[in-house]
Amino acid sequence: MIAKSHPLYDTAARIAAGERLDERDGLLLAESDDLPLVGWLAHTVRERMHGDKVYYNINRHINPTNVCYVGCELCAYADDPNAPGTWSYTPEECVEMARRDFIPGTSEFHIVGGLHPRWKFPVYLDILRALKDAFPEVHLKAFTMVEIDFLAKIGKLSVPETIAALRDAGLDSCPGGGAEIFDETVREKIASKKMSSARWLEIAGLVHESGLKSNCTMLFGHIDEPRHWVDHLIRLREQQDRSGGFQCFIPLAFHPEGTKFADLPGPSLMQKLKVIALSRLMLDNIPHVKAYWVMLGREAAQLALRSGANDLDGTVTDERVTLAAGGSAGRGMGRDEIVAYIREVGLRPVLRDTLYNEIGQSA
Ligand code: V47
Repeated sequence: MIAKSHPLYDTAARIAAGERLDERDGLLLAESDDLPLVGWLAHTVRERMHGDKVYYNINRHINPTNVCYVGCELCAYADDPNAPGTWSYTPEECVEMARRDFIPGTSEFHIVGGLHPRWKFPVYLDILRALKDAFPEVHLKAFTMVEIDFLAKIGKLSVPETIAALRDAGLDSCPGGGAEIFDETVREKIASKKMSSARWLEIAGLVHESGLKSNCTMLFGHIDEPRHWVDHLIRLREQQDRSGGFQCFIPLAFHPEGTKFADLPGPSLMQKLKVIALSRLMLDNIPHVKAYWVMLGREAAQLALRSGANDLDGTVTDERVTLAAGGSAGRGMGRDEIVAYIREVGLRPVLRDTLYNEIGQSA
């Protein structure tokens, strides 16, 4: 029972009735200091949608290059192809890497990288083709909306033509990166040269129109405030009302090391769990919320599973975006480890593929 005098009393009643929350509800939740209540409310919604299931997959990240001419303030990737520590793999090297530590049962390659100043469009097509030829059974979740926009420009094609060419080469769906935070004043400071928020959403709409699914993200825990989270989630919810292809929302916890914001501490545990819960409560039309353990950290991600999240991402072999910014998850998690980790919080591990088809219960 929630006391009538509690600031979240009316919002909690709307959640219990399954009603859509508005901006005011979002702000009350985002600014509430009653995290246990906010987390529990989100957990009731995730139980209504997914029972006690926690989805995970066996996946590998492939970052063909960490050279990126954009130079976003939030990112620790390099903008100079000759800088120490940069890499730019050929399609054959991508295949070789994927083969080297291939885990049986791998169902997804998550492929993202920088916007390389010298690579031409066919390089990206060749990477997809080479991986698809070598691993026909593995789903290729590749290229964010930012990359698709860039590929259309360098390929001198429209966005729908670009998506069609990528699909022909083996693209199966798109990851959700590059959304950062939609509020224009904050975006200007953390990703001043990146595509606009409106363009990110527009390209997501075109991806969905083409019949492909995609994910969506929000980068939090830098110079953002709770009101920016609410604004971001509502813009995603509106896009989903229009185009319907987002499968999963992934809140990305900011890692400051090596970025222009290296002096910031990164998000607190309270912020991490609040954002997970808030997203489950606001995004009534996006089926899954992912506790991306690589960025949240293992402890926070485990708690997030009881605060609204129903997905963990996966084994995540060879993650490099967070690694570059001070994260320690590059070595991934084993399947048995994931299963035990989910069971420890009293939930049920369910192995899935990228499109959320269930493959099995546990290891
Ligand atoms: O696009 C960049 C973000 C994203 C930092 O779709 C940073 O299933 C934290 O989008 N600290 C890449 N974040 C990761 C991503 C993702 C991850 C897992 C699953 C899925 C999915 C998508 O990471 C980038 C950017 O938004 N990022 N730098 C940083 N310093």
